[in-house]
Amino acid sequence: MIPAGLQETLAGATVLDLAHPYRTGMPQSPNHPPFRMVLERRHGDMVRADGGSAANELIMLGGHVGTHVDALAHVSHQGKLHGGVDAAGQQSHRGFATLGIDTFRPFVGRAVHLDVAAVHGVPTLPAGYEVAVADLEAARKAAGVELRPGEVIVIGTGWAREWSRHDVFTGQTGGAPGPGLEAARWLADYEPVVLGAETIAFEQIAPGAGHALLPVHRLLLVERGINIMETMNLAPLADAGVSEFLLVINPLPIAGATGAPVRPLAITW
Ligand code: UVW
Repeated sequence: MIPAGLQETLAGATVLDLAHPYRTGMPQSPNHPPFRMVLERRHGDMVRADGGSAANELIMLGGHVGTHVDALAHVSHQGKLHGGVDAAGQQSHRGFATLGIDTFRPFVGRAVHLDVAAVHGVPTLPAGYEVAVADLEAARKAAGVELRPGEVIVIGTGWAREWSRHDVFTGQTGGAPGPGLEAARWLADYEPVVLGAETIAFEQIAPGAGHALLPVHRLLLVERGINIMETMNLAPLADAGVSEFLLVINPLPIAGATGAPVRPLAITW
């Protein structure tokens, strides 16, 4: 049953797409296999008796390319996954027997956008900028929102605006803005189910460091059991000044995978 008034409420809503489109050649971490698509069957390759024809493609990609969700199985520390599970005992060439992205429960609920770039009065934070607790608290106060357990927090750095400058976006030489360990702990203490951001890795990446060390991944995925959503396009939220919204997160349920593409949708009024 659809609750009374819901259809009217949704009719007045705006839906914002927080994903980047998938395109061959898009920016990605060198840690992962790239996205590739080829049109494998073209119109006219096979024409049916009634004149109809169909085109279709072959798609290949790593599970951590483009806008995606990291499963808890993505990172281990000293051989252990979240909950002390022995990583080696769970993995095979078919993926993970536990904590894969197929175990992620699709999320429909409240989310908060902490726009740190707006706090600094800039469209995009500098490469390598470490988002601190004070930044997050200032963004929360500016938005006038509470952070509550079981919800989602996304951190606005403006980095999605660099998407078309591939070398800059990946941050492998210049770095990328993101939370340091202290800020990540502050966020995790609110017990969100997912933390999201615009950069390829939910981390502060110092110039020249690349994706060699990912301490925030260890904290969130291994120690706290909080999924990460990366390479989001938060520009639509920033442009519209949205801080609180209804969010839908539904990554592809690829059995045993350590991550999967997602098209997060923000619903605002
Ligand atoms: C990177 O690509 C470094 O991020 P993740 O592996 O977390 O998806």
